[in-house]
Amino acid sequence: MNDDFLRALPKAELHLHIEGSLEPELVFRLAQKHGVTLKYPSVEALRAAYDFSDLQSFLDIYYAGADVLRDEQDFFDMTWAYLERAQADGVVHTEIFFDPQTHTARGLGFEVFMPGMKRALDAAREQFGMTSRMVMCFLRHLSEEDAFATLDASAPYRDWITAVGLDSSEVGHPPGKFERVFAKARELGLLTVAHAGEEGPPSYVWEALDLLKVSRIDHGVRSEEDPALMDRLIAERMPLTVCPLSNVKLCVYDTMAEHNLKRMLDRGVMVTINSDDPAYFGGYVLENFRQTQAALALSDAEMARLARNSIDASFLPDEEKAVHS
Ligand code: ES4
Ligand code: ZN
Repeated sequence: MNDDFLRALPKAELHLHIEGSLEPELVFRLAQKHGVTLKYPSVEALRAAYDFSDLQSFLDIYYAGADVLRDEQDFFDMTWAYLERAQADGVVHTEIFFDPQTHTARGLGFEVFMPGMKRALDAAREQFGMTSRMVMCFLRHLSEEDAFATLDASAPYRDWITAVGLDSSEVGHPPGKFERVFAKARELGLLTVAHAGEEGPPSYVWEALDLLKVSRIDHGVRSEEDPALMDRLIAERMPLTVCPLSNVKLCVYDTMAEHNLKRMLDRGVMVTINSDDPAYFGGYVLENFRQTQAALALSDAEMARLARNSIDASFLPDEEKAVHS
């Protein structure tokens, strides 16, 4: 049946915050392990709080959830749980975002979270043949100085990091705020991506392209409001890592049927489908494929195109992209 078809499509996940894969059950287990008291009495009560009105209302709960991550094994357990789910969904390659400042602000160093995540990614390569990359995101609500300090602190793990990204509260924190940090990252040989045009205006997408020199735009759905920007994205084959369930949960669209993914695909934009923060938004990548296809009446050929786009837009070398055909 069709579900088997969607599952079997080789997919790359390009927009996945690993801290957003932390399921309520694991939050509770880790809280118990470390003697942390949670604001919610049960797994069910925590899950019931996942009723968001916008990006900020989600981020407040997301940062609180990440507070239970305290040792290397916690980061392994979280990452491994995600990789098992991704493998079950037909993900053959994943590029995971992580937020160092969420952890360094709590006194955890890179030597705690980096080896935990890396050990899981290596095990997925061994056991599933799944390839991966790590993308270090700066929290844009914090200062340029804090981002520079984070880039410096990552130096011992530079070989494990493929790109830098930009996430957290978008409006009021345009990409240009981090122009110098991203320039330094590029000098160090890192690629760049940025969240833009999720809640922020098209001008933020322009800034991500022109000032941060990104290889992909994360979200980018508001680009549609600017015809000249649309023309540029199409001409440059600039990938957008779209997250349909996220957009509905955070009220960027009221319903999935209103999502602009099909219109952008029809225009020739290089769109991909991703899960963003699957523990919070109601589904992993296959569920995003399913619900998008159903709501927008996409053909199987269009779903295959979306999956193919994700491989092509990945940071894999061309030889490895060709293997996933
Ligand atoms: C995020 Cl959906 C989204 N947007 C911006 N920053 C984020 N961090 C985690 N999920
Ligand atoms: Zn995101």
